[in-house]
Amino acid sequence: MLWSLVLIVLVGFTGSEASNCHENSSTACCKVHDEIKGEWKTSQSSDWIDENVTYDSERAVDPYADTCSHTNQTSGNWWRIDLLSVYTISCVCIFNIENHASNLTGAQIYIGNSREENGTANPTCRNITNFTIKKCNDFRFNPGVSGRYVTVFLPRNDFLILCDVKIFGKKKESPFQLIMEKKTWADALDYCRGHHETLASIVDEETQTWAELEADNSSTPFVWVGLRYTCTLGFWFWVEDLIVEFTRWAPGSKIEECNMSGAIEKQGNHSWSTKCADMEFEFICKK
Ligand SMILES: [Ca+2]
Repeated sequence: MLWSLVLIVLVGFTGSEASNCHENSSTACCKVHDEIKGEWKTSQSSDWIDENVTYDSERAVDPYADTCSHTNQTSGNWWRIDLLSVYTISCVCIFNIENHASNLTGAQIYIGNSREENGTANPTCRNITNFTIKKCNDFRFNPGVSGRYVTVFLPRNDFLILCDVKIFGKKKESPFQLIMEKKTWADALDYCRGHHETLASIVDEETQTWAELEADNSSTPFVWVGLRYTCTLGFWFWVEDLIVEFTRWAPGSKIEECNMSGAIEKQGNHSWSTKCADMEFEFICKK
């Protein structure tokens, strides 16, 4: 009895690798109720096409364990999922069927909010050292890792194959809210101060990500945030009295003139632009 308890404790704390969580069981790692489901977008470095079947990135997250995403053969292949929100991710489970190149030993998992270098600019969360075919390989993160993107990267010259990827974690609450009313920057600031806290400050990759998610839903090409230029003192600042350290200016879009405020683009990389404060855009409040 004592030995079986010790065994359970040991199994529970190994922190990896192969378990049967794929088979719908609830393991210490993969609590079914924490599985991230819903809308997401997947992408990968290339799609393998064979006999009119396109082995696209979505096949790694479809309901079928024997359908796989599959890239062409090259070095530096990647697969990425955009969870379309920010989560605290506690576990990633990867299941692969037996195939000519389905052993992921040597691959890396990245989690974070950066899209740079296809997600590999995020901190490395795990080097996959002992991948087991036909088992769910659990990669646990304790404490959980915050991020919108999960990337699997394979440095060696090979195909990248993923048959079933499950991600577990909890959705974080957005600190921001898009207000879909067109206002000048000053009126937007008044509105946020009256109804919420103030206009949103973007101070790091995560707050930039939250602002991007709100801007996606706007109907104006730019949205105001709490970024203001003081021509008296000659610098940009956040209306929450924060200095501007993290920046995401579009090239050539930082203009230092009077009556200018900062807005982020709805499209593209959601870069920042200088806009005349009298223009009317929708805006993002800090809740
Ligand atoms: Ca699949």
